[in-house]
Amino acid sequence: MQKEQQVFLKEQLSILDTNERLKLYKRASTLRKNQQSRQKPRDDERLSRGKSLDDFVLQILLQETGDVPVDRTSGNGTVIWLGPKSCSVRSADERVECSIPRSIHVAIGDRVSFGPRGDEYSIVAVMPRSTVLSRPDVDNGRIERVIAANVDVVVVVVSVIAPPLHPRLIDRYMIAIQRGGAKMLLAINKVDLLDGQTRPVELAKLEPYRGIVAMTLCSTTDGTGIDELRTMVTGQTCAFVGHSGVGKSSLINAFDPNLQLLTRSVSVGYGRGAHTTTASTLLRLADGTQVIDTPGVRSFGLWDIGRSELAWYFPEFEDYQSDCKFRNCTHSHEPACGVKSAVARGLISSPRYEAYMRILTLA
Ligand SMILES: Nc1nc2c(ncn2[C@@H]2O[C@H](COP(=O)(O)OP(=O)(O)OP(=O)(O)O)[C@@H](O)[C@H]2O)c(=O)[nH]1
Ligand SMILES: [Mg+2]
Ligand SMILES: [Zn+2]
Repeated sequence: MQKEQQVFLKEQLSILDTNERLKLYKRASTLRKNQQSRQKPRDDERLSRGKSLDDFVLQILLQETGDVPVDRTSGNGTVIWLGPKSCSVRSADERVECSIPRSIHVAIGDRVSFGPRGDEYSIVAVMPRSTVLSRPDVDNGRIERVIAANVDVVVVVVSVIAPPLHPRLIDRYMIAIQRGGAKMLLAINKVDLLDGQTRPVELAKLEPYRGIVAMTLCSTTDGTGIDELRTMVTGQTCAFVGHSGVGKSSLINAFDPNLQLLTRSVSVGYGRGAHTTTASTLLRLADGTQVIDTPGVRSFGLWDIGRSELAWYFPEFEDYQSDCKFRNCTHSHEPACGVKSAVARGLISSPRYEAYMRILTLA
């Protein structure tokens, strides 16, 4: 008898009273006699050797509980699907559904350990994260919410025309991504919707980001830039983020014809997305590239950012900060500010400086 079977037998016997236990052994004895009488004499000798009465008790118990004792062990893995109270963990190529205790904050991409709890699995611990993309909790701004963990690249997806391009969201993502340690890639999707008139207007909005952020123009409709984007993320773990309806799921689908993430058209009147993706998912493509699809955001707040720290996340300020008279200059009200004079000379883009000032007053 195997060890787990012995444990199971012992457990089952412990819940029976003496009388029930005696009856069970009597039935086991009868079962043994019946089985032996059906066997040929030579078989009889071989089969009954090493088969004790306990083996027959076990046989009855297994038949009656209708269940083979399962060896439920603990394990480690990566969170590949995240719902409100539970998640799926990929562990040695198996998918394990786990509940999430209220005391633990789990993010997509997290490396976790899990263990049995009752007749299900539960997350036990989250390993330290190599990178994070965080924002304040929507209901309680003092709580940090990790949107994705352990990603190499965050692909910020924006679209032109429908939904229209909102550069201010790019500024905020840029800060949060640099802070969390991942690289950023800006994907400007739906460029097929641009015509001779709208093209220069929309592309001018992206001018301040040239040379600061890696960016690519793309379209899932006509295939523009898809190969380029695919090459930029190959072999890495990346998360697609942005407003609803900009085409995050469509871009991921364009990477691999086997993927069938749900997509839905934006409303005609407002050009707003329909919040089609409702839970984050991590997919592994054939070449090992890992892609996270996330639900569209309405807004993106900044998590716990200090006033003096903010300028670090505007890389184009760096060359001019040494011209500031005061070492702790916040580039707002101070005289003799190198950053402000660079803005005045057109060396730093005004919309970017205005974005900095807006965020600084909130910090
Ligand atoms: N014209 C055009 N439409 C596109 C393009 N890419 C996606 N779409 C359409 O835009 C709509 C929204 O696309 P989704 O992929 O569902 O957008 P999403 O960003 O995943 O949205 P959420 O899941 O709600 O956050 C769908 O109707 C797509 O077919 C594109 O390059 N050009
Ligand atoms: Mg989606
Ligand atoms: Zn300054």
